[in-house]
This record gives sequence, C-alpha cells and structure tokens, in this order.
Amino acid sequence: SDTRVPLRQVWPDEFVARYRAAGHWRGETLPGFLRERAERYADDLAVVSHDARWTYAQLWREAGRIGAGLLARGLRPGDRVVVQLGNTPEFISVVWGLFRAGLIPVYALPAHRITEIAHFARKAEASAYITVERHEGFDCRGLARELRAEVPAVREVVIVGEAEEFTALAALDGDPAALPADPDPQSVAFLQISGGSTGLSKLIPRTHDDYLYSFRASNEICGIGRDSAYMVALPAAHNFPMSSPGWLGALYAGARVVLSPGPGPDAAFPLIARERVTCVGLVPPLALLWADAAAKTPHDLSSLRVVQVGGAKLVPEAARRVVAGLGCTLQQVFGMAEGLVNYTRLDDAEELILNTQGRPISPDDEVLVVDDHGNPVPEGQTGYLLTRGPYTIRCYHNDEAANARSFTEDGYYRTGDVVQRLPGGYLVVQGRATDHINRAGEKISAEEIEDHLLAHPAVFDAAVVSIPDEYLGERSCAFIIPRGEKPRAPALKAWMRERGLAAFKVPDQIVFVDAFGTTAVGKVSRRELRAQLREKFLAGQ
Ligand code: J2J
Repeated sequence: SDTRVPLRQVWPDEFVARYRAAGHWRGETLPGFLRERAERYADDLAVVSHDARWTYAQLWREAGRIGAGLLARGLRPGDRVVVQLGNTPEFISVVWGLFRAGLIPVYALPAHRITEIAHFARKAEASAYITVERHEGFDCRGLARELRAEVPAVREVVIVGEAEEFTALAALDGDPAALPADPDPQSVAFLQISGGSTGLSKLIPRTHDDYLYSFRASNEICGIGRDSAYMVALPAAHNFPMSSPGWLGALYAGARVVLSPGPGPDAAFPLIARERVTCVGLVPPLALLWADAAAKTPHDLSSLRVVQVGGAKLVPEAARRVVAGLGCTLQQVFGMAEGLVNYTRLDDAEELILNTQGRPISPDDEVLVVDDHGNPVPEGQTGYLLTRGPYTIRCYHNDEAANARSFTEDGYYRTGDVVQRLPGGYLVVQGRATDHINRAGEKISAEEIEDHLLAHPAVFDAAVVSIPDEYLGERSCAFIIPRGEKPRAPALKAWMRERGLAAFKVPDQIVFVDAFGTTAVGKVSRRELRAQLREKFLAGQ
C-alpha cells in the first residue's frame, strides 16, 4: 500500500465548473498534446541546441523510450522523480518520458546542491533522481551518491552521460506498449519549486488542466505561433522559461525551442542569429547586459521580436535601456511558480510597458490588494497582493504549516508581494511583505540562510537582509554576532558552500557586529530586526 502523502490540487466544485465553462480547462494533458503535435508536425524541428536538432517525432520517440525504460526499471506511475538537468534536449525528453510513464517530475535547478536536493527528495517522497555526469565542472554523480546515502528511498539514479554504478539515460530501454493511458487532466502533473520566501522551498503541485491553460493563454498574449523560435536562456526548469509561455508554450504552438547553454550574450547571440530566434525571457540584470552587448555584437539579432523581462523588478530607467539597446518589443512579466502571471501586452502604450509589470493573463484571475487587516485598499493605493484563479494553486504539497500561512480561508494565495493596482488592472510591484532576497530573480529566504549560519560554532546570532545592488537588483548581506573569536568572512562563505548549498545562497556580504543593538523596547520580531539592520547599514553607506 502507498503510504506517501497523496499528490493533490483541488479547486472547489463551483470553480471547476466555471473554469471549464469558460474554456480555460479543456481536458488536455501534457503527454496528450505532444502526441498530437508529433503526428501533425512530425518532421518539423521541436528542439534545437548548439549541437543537436530534434524533430517532433524524434522527441516523442525518445520520450517513449525513456518512459518505458523507467517503468522497466521498476518505477510505478505516480512515483516522483527529482530531475536536475541543464538546458539540454535531454531535459525535455526526460520530462516527457516521465509524463508518458505517469511519473511526476520534481524540478530542481542545476545550481542546487545536496541540501536542496535532499530536501526535495524527502518532501516529495521521491523514488528516483535524474541528473547529468557533470554540470559546469561539478560532479553530479557525487551528489547522487550523497543523496542515496541520505535519502535511501531514492532507489534509482539515472545519469545523462557516463553512469558509473548508476543507470545511463542512453541505456534505458522498454516496450512503449507498456506505457499507461494519458492521465486525468485534473491530476497533478509535476511539482514545481517555490521561491521559498520563508524557510525551505516548498513544492508546488500543478495540474495538466491548469498549467496548459497558463501557457496556451500566454502564447496568445506573447504572439507565439508555429513560425516562432523561443529561446530558453534562463534555467529551463524555472517556471518563467518553462511556461510564460516558455518552452512548453512553444511546443504547444508547434514552434521551435532553442536551448541556450548559458544566459550570457556569448552563448545566446550566435544561436539567436543562427536559429532566427523570435522571443526570449530574461531577468533584469541579464536584459541590461544583453542591451549593452547588442551594440557591440557582430551577430545578427534582427529576428528578435519580443524580449520578455521578469522575475524581479525592472525599474523604468532600466526598461528604457533595454528597449533602446535591443530595439524590439519589451514585455514585462510578473509571475510566480504558484500561478498568477501578469504581462504587459505587446501593443500596450509605451507608458504602460515601461512603468508597470503588466496585468493578469485571465479574466478569471481574481486579484485583491489589501491592507494589514486584509481589507481591500482603494485603487491606486499600495497593499498586499492576494490572488486566486484558474491556474493558481490552492495548496502546497505536504506542508500544512505553509498552507495555513500562505492561503486565506476562501482560497486566495498570499503572494507576499506589495503592489499598486492601476486602472485596467495593471500592477506595479512596490516591494514585498516577506523577508527574502531577490538576487537577480533567484529568491533566497533570509530565514533559511540564518539557520545555516547559526549552525556554525563561531556564530552567536545572524540576520540576513537584502541590500540594493546596482547589477543584481539586490544582494544578500549577513549581519553576524560572533561567538568567541571572530571567523574570517571568506572562511565562513567557504563553510556555507561546503554545507552543500546552492552558490547563489551564500551571503554576498558579511558584516560582523557586537550586538544587534535595537532601539525598540523589549523583544522585536525577526522582521523588525532585519529591517532595522538594513536601514542602519544603508544609512552608513
Ligand atoms: C518584480 N518582482 C517579480 C517582476 C517575479 C514568470 C515570470 C517570473 C516568475 C518568477 C515566474 C517580477 N517584478 N516582474 O514564475 O512564470 C517576484 C515576485 C514574485 C516572485 C515569484 C513566471 N516577477 N517577481 O519569478 O516563483 O516577488 O517566479 O512573487 O521564481 O518573484 O518568483 P518565482
């Protein structure tokens, strides 16, 4: 019998009825739509990287081999599989292999290390882990060994490349006739990773129906059609390049997905020229880097029609530089892996494109902007953003405490973002209610990093805050009260990395202090403390 926490994502009946009646939920599934495309566009290119070109038929066949091979290795439909792959065609074939086999991908980022991977494997109660032999010099098989030791329930490891004691992706083999029928469109298709605003990252169960709606509707808004070429420059496992409209949207449209091996102009520009890329999604610091590099590049970028920027706030001045530098339509994207995505529309007035983060995808996205007491604020005023709708989750997986905190009684998701709503529903992101650092689009929980720092014997107390950074938007700064002899900052950073944490979570800056010397009387909350330290630091700059 299965003792695992069931995968579920449920909307109340009246919402299900409404979303179906409106045509948002159409009963399509991820394996179902790709099968149809593989028949219709069999010989058209689906996935292109710097050294591979796969047609729709090839992608579908590869997915079948992988899915059947995993079932032949003893995995069962419903099993969860942590996937950690870079921007390679194998990432896409593995994901569809899992979908075809009824297995549930759990999307890790290449930057994650044992601490994060073990957390995902435990929370998801995963049975398998799929990774690559090396990623940018890092030995992922070593990580797989640590994972097997820490979480023995992960009984199967599949490696892209040289597998050593594990199973090679290339060796998977099975009878595609053994693959199950397409899943229930309302069932959970995968677990996405949350930005982790408080504590460790949470797992986000998304259904076929809800996710398909989000990227099908995004295609329309972003102008993705059969002749489009969508470039994945950010990590392909991130929700933005996956679904807004991302590589899933591109495949849904029968378009081409172009995988850039890295996010920088060096990797991306030659591919844009060669493949005539029409659309790409970037985070603000990258968009600025691209805009500067475009003036100097010998590569032809004239095919680019839309550059999307999201994941962190793009201030108006930066938006102007992106438009001037890349000379194509800018689209601001304000989204979240939990659901709600806002876009400026391609034909919006420049005023809106430069100054707002867009408006929701769907007429059925419900957006509330509320004050500290949960009461709606007048239009144009700033408040906390709450939302529910046809592609916004109602609960996290296997995390009752987070669910109690993150959702209202009537099912709104508390985004943690502080926004201003303008006429027409356009949103301007003004800040946030939760203590995380948005480092170039990578979200870092202050609490999670403090917990790690407190495990160091020479750290008496630690408070982690965000500091404005010209390039990254924000960087992380750890205030530390030492215990006994003060450790050296580089040694402390190295120690953090050795704990097996994603490198982007290691504090950018460390400031040693004797005390947190708060001015407030009595006990202050961690939040207030972080705010005070941040203000004092900024005042001293
Ligand atoms: C300010 N803050 C933003 C923006 C996200 C599309 C685009 C982005 C994400 C994403 C995504 C922002 N301006 N334009 O999943 O499908 C911050 C907010 C938000 C959090 C979500 C997509 N765009 N943010 O970034 O789950 O604080 O998703 O709540 O990683 O990023 O982070 P994440």
